[in-house]
Amino acid sequence: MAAAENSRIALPVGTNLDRFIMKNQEAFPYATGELSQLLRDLAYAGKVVNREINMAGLADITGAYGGQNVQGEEQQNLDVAANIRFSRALQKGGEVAAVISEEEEEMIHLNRNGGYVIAIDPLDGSSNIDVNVSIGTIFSIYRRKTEVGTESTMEDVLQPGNAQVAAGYILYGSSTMFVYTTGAGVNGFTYEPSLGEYILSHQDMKIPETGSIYSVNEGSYHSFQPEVKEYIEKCRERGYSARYIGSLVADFHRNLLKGGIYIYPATAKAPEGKLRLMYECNCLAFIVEQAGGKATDGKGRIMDIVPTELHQRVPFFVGSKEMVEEASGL
Ligand code: P6P
Repeated sequence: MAAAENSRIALPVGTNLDRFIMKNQEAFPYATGELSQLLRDLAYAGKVVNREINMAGLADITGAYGGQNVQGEEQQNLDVAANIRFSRALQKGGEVAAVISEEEEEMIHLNRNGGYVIAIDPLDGSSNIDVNVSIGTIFSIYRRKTEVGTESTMEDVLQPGNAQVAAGYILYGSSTMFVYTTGAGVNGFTYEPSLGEYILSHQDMKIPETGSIYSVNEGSYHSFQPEVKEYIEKCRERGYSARYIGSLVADFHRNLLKGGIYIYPATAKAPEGKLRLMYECNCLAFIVEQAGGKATDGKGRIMDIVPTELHQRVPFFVGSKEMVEEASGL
């Protein structure tokens, strides 16, 4: 984990994201402003995607794009649009040497002089777009390992989650939120469209130690491993609430606020799990740990997994510390 200053700059709720990033940059004596600019570039692209999502039904940009992504999943028009928006914003910003994206088979080289690499799922849960269910962007930021000025390599993009310098998500829901961490706590900003600003609304977010919400696709119950079935039986016996809307960012965000656990275990259809380590699990693992929660693959800490492939899938248990510990036996 990057040596993060643990000083939390306490700013009043209502502060905008730019000012918050700037004030927190001051807490990092060696910050050169590049990471701050990078976060601003991501937040800006999120505003553009938010506008396109809100217009989707009217502008006839919902529906399938007609192609498949590297996962063999049918791409939605907005998947492709979001991928373009984020790539362009990062290209223009100049801080990013390379990007790995759910929508791109190979790593994308952007700026040789960039000091950072990004792993991003530009629009997760996109199959929900047409039915107006919340969807999200998920991202991780790493410092590159190779020399600035040279072309980035796989060594730069295949780093374990514990090397992240920042991570976050944008939730396009009943309101749009930008939630991120740089290793000094988690803060949430609500987008105010009339101002075009993200406003600090959830300062120093903490997930409850335990909860009574469990999020899992019980349609795959029969192919779950015995220990997962056993935990789900316990949730049922205790009368927990089953909440699963098929959109990871929305399920994660609700559990972050209320306490709960999200599980995507190995199944018959997805023997390694469905979710991707680099641009889904590591990002949310960094956030949940900074909020006092836990994230495992059922055997060990998500952020300690040394990646071997760009689109590697892992089983995912994430949420309230006590619930994840019980569910994954750790
Ligand atoms: P299933 C969306 O495709 C996603 O990646 C997550 O957002 C969501 O939680 C999960 O997959 C849904 O998968 O197999 O339950 O439909």
